[in-house]
Amino acid sequence: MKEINVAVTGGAGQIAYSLLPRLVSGETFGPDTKVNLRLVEIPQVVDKLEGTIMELIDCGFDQTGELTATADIKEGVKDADWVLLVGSIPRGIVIDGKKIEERSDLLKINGGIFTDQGAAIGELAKPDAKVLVVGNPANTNALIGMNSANNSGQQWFAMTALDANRAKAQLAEKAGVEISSLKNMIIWGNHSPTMYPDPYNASINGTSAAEVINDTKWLEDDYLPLVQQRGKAVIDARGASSAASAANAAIDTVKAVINPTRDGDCFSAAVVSDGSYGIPEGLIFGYPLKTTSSGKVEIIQGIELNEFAKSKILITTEELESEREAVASLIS
Ligand code: NAX
Repeated sequence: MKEINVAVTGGAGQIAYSLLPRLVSGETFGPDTKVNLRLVEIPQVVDKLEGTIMELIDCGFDQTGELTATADIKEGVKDADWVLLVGSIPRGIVIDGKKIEERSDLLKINGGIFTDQGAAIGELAKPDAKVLVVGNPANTNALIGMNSANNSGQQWFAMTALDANRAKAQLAEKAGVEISSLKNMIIWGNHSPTMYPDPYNASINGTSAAEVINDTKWLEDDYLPLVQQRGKAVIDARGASSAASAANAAIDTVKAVINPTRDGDCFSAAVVSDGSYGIPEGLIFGYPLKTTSSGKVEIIQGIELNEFAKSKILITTEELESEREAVASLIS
């Protein structure tokens, strides 16, 4: 059996609890790949990971390799093929007597963490490692981490697949079709309420979803906020944030990166902008992506954007630029 090393930060958190069994079950990396899992946590909770490891052992999957827990990011990411950066400091936490509510404060606090984690990944993970940032603010955390890693052979992603799955589900429900008939669901921009889930380029059985639904008012006034605010709606209903669906989206992203994309489809994740679609270079931006048969992940070009799309993409771009500005001191 082939063996790979996968590191996951935030290993004792809610998302990790749904994510970890699926990483070592054969589902994500295939039945012929043994997965050595390194769980990384902050020192205060690292002991709890022993319980998680006991449960993973008790799942009894053939594909489960060595399971380790550490509070040392360097140990966690050494020789990693994949790094899933799930851990981050949540909004509302009290640090030095101050409640962290402002996005700019959150950006700076997490920025410090991602500087160290990025440096460790750049130095110690495999030269072609893939890194998926889930912890919020995901795009800008990825920007900081990637710059700090400074390793051009590695590839960084920020997760927008949960937004894409939510966006598909709402379109399928409105159109009264199976979710499997939806393709080309693109989330443009930031994983935040400014994201643009694109109903015009999404397709239902090959026809534009916007055309099939034929209700511009719903699409532009109701659909966007439904998708953009879905995370908050789940928190309000469940009393806790989306964990199972977030874990599922992380698995979807890993599978999308390691398997060729079917013709006529794409997957959504944020990657570093090369200027495609007029987005400033260097931002970590949600794009339509495809994995080629040789395993390269590329931004799909030539997608048409109407005036509505352009206006929404401008808003999310400006937000990402202001986030970059807020953490300028952390980016070399
Ligand atoms: P939890 O608070 O349950 O778990 C986070 C874990 O990360 C904690 O156990 C904490 O100790 C750990 N952690 C914090 N700093 C760390 C560090 N420096 N190194 C290692 N571990 C560290 O949150 P959970 O519900 O699991 O969510 C995790 C992150 O995902 C949050 O930032 C959340 O906002 C984000 N989300 C991102 C989504 C996306 O689509 N990109 C959707 C779901 C989720 O909201």
